[in-house]
Amino acid sequence: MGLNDPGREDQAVTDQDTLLAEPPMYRVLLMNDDYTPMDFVVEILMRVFNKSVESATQIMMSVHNQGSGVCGVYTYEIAETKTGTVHRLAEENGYPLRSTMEKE
Ligand code: TYC
Repeated sequence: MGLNDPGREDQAVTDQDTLLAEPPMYRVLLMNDDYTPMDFVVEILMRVFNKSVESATQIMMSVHNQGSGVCGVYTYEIAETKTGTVHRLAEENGYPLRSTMEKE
């Protein structure tokens, strides 16, 4: 079926389009809370999301003031891994910091 199925050109085109399509992307967001220290959030943004200290501080303050904010946009598996890493590090350090992902 699909790419190598003579007489099924429509199907072949569909399969090829699927293969060539960009993967769906997911925003990873951080949520504000009243307990996680600001410097811990900055460290998370630097370690997990590869932000500079300036950019991490800016994102952290934006989350603090707005309630949530985007840390980055990734494919599903990478977004899930980063969200899981945030939760693991927060739990290990006894903080309620939460992260969510949403489809672009
Ligand atoms: N609101 C926290 C405080 O005042 C700081 C904070 C910022 C917490 C961003 C979580 O995602 C967050 N210590």
